[in-house]
Amino acid sequence: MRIGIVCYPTYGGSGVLATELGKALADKGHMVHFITYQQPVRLNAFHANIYYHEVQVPTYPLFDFPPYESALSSTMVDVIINQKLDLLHVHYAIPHASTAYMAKQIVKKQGRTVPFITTLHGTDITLVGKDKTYAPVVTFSINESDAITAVSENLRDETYKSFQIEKDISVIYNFVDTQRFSRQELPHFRKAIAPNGEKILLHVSNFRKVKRVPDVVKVFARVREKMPAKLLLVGDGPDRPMIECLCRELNLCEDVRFVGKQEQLEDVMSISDLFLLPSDYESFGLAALEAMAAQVPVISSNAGGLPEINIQGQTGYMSDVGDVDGMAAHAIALLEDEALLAKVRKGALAQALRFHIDNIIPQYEALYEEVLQKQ
Ligand code: GMT
Repeated sequence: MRIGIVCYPTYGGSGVLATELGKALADKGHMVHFITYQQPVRLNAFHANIYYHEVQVPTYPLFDFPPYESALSSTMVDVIINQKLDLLHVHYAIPHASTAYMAKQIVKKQGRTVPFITTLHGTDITLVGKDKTYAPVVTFSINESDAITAVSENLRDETYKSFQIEKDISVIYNFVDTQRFSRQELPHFRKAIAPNGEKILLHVSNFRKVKRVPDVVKVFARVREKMPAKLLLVGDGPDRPMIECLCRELNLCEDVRFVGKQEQLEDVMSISDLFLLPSDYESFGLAALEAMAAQVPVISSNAGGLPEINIQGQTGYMSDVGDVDGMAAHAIALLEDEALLAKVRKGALAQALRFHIDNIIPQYEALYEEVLQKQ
């Protein structure tokens, strides 16, 4: 098939998932055309069957807000026509579903029928999409999609609760390449971070409010009271200055490393003992799944779709949102008990294998076939 993928090219989970999906589809022989305003972060090497089309947004003194949506729709039209696309798969509803709808209408006038599939990822529904400024367009464009997928049952249910959706939403879970994330022995790297054999706790996110990164630091502070430990903070975002202040207040600077945005996440995960994800909401928690593939147990909140992947006592532990004492107690109990830690590490890997990339990609391919047959 000739597939156009539209996503955010940045470090967000939806862009990562869309890029990994495109790479996997290309490996299976499909022609994949990425349409974004920047090279997606995980599209960092040459791949046969992958093409990249940059959306150019010309500026003009009249524009306080350059019309990105119009530029994106026009680029979609260009790629649909010139690359003979069979379908579009857009990730994150805003604004990709409405721009795909627009592109579909334009090419229809030229006699081309190109269906589009919208994958809902999380904040496009639970946070941004619900905002009444966007809600009518989000509702309309989801309903106009030829197929809709959500990355967890929770996100599907939240979508039905928040919007008047008249169509079926299929759940197709996030996936992981377990081979890429399989745990490696990296003694030099581990020693560089934890020279005296300290435990290593890890958090990866875009440091937005929804991630509750201050809770990560508070959980770590309690763990460090009980044992020597280091905290690795991967990523960057608006809450970072506030988190740095909190580390200073709690006198943790020596033991907290901000390592910024990292491409080699598998290495960071390989040297970690626990992954912390205390989010206010998480439709799925892709980073937690990648951690599990590297045999890193997950200490998380029980918000959103997290209970669908983090199984209490098997792959890690969950507590209510904001219960830093509970999360710290679970973290300490795990780190102090070698046998329990080994058992939960095995459980985490077993869970990651259930979401193996090879189990999930065929679900997207089957959906594409179904949509094309209906045209
Ligand atoms: O984590 C984010 O806020 C980024 C966001 C995105 O859409 O880029 O991630 C969402 O999509 C991921 C991939 O489907 C999910 O694994 C994340 O759980 C989800 N984030 C939230 O729901 C907060």
